[in-house]
Amino acid sequence: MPSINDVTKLDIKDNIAILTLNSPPVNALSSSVREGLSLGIKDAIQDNNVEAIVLICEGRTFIAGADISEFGKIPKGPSLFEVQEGIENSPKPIIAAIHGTALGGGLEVALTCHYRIAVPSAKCGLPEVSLGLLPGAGGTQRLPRLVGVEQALKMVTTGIHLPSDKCLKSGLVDEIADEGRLLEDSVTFAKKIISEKRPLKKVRELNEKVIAARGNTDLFSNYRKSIARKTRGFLAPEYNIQCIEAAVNQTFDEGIKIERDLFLKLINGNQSAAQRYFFFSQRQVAKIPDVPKETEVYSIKEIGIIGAGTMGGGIAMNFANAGLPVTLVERNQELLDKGIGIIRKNYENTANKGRISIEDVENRMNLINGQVSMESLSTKDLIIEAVFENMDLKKEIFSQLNTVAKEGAILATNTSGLDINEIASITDRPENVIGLHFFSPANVMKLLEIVRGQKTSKKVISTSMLMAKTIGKTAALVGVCPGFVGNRILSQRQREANKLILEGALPSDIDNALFDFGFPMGPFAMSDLAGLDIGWNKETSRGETIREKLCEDGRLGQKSGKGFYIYDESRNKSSDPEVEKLIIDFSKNKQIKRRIIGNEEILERCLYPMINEGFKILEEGMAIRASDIDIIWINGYGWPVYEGGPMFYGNTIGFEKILEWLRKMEKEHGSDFTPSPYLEKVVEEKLNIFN
Ligand code: 3H9
Repeated sequence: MPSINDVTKLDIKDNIAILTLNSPPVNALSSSVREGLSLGIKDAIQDNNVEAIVLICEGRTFIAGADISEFGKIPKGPSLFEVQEGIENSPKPIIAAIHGTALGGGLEVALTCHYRIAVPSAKCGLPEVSLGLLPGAGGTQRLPRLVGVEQALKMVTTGIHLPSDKCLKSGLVDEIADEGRLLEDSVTFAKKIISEKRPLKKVRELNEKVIAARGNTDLFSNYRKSIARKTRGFLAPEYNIQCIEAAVNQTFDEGIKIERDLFLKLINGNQSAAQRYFFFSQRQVAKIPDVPKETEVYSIKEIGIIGAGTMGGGIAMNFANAGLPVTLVERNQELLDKGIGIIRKNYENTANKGRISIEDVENRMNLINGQVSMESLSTKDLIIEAVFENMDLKKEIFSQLNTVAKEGAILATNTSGLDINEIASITDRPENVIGLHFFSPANVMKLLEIVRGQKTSKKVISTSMLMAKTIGKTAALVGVCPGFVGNRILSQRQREANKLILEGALPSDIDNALFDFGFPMGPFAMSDLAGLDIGWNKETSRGETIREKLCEDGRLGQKSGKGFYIYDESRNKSSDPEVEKLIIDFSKNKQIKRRIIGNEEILERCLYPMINEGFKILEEGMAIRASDIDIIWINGYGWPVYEGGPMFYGNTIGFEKILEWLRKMEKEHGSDFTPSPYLEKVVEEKLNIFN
């Protein structure tokens, strides 16, 4: 079979040219793929025997987009536009044969083909928005011409992957092939096109669906309103909408110009750089240098969970959602019934919102089996302890597990900060003990910190990483230290926020600054949501912090209708003059002179110490890489993805500037600001922490 280059080959059978791409892992449009496509199309057009061309891919997918790793580098070979022009202007029909996913630039190539055929399992989408981009190869102009404006708006602003049947219905593909027979069915389809003398359908010339929306300004303003909350702070969704507006109101060529301009603005901007970094980091975090992916794993078929409280219940739901049976153990029947009742209510709420069916509720509930004896855990492959944070209690449970659990069972604790080595030491199998730190609400939050104890075996680590994937979590492997990675960094922000309200800011000043930065909520609103009494003890409370005072006054947060804020029945918050007076009096008693504190200072004070802590964590080897810290903060704490996480953000600001700030603050305010020696080294030696 004649090769065009190392990733493309051209084969001619019965007057049909088959141009095959094979560039693992996802046939991204690298320079060699573009070159192969360009040459292959030219050769096929020049060959007099060829009447139609089928473009098909080997491996797991059709073209999954531009090669993101090439962004920012000097382009080589033919541009994507040249390739597309060659396809669209071909005098012979070109058919894109789609399996796997036709995404981004991949779908944009398919949109310049004259026809598209896909297998039932295929999906098509323009997910550029997730990379802080818009489809920059004509996608925003061609897609609405095929699927209509509303569907196109949805696709470009959410990045959804549309399944084959919906692609057919919306006009995005012309024909469905039988699963596993894509090549044969594409050739048959190509022959049909030739015999029926079907025209060369150029999507750019189809105007009916875009003209239908012309003058309908409500369509766009309503759409903007409908996504405003979800897309707050992001540039790309708005730019995508502007491109679709251009498709409706301008000519194709004018629309392409607008698409190009806005694409260049996005690709050269910080948000897209952060989101592209996130894309690769999200994949990198799964790679553990000393635990390669071939490492042996335990088979996890049955799970045991100890504690049917909020955490235990949420964790159980994760496994039931993935179809795995869970035994949930509580101290007594009453607590067990309560916990299981809450799980059912959660599922029913989800069903009421139409996200799952009533049948799903029952199927999942049937997978959760409540028990009141530890012996019921004797056959489980993975046992997760999720009782409250008390070392003695955890040790007691692990000592029982040591007797009860079968050989080879993984014994996990959901502690959010206790010493896992100490917990493991109570067993005679510390190599099987690991931390699985789920985040609340455990059935919703994407993040899982997997905490590696001193003696945790590689087999237990690789099993835990695989298990995380099975239940749809993004797992980050971290080491044992107080608060692990996420909460350890959080405590820096909390400390500074608490200090700032005594120095002159109000809780709403801090929360607004961080909300405007892009967090879903600030630290005080978050504390109110979690409950101010977490870790508070009435007996030992001496009114020494604002938080203690609030708890002593019965202001426990949202659950009691007031905390740092006051809440109405719908849980809308407003500032409370009583709290402001309490804070001002507190400053006075402590002889702290209050002053005006601006947003910039709030951000520096809250965020820079977090970055400094990140360096300490890296220095101690508690996180594998800087990007893992960012993954933890984006997935677990709502750091805006378009700011890339604390370490990426620190780099954007400049580590040198942050070091300077820390040194100045250390001189004026002491050791809370002592710079990490690793940060100093990185600045002095100009090291790149992202390699
Ligand atoms: C675009 O097209 C712009 C155009 O509009 C305009 C141009 C002018 N490039 O996710 P996986 C790597 S923007 C480079 O684990 P899966 C990935 O890093 C692009 N590399 O597999 C990983 O590497 P490693 C629009 C890429 O089966 C490996 O492939 N397209 C790209 O779970 C396997 O990936 C997108 O945004 C890429 N485009 O999922 C689609 N894609 O093994 C992005 C993947 O070293 N890709 N890699 O860690 C995806 O959504 C998923 O990868 C996909 C497969 C669904 C395709």
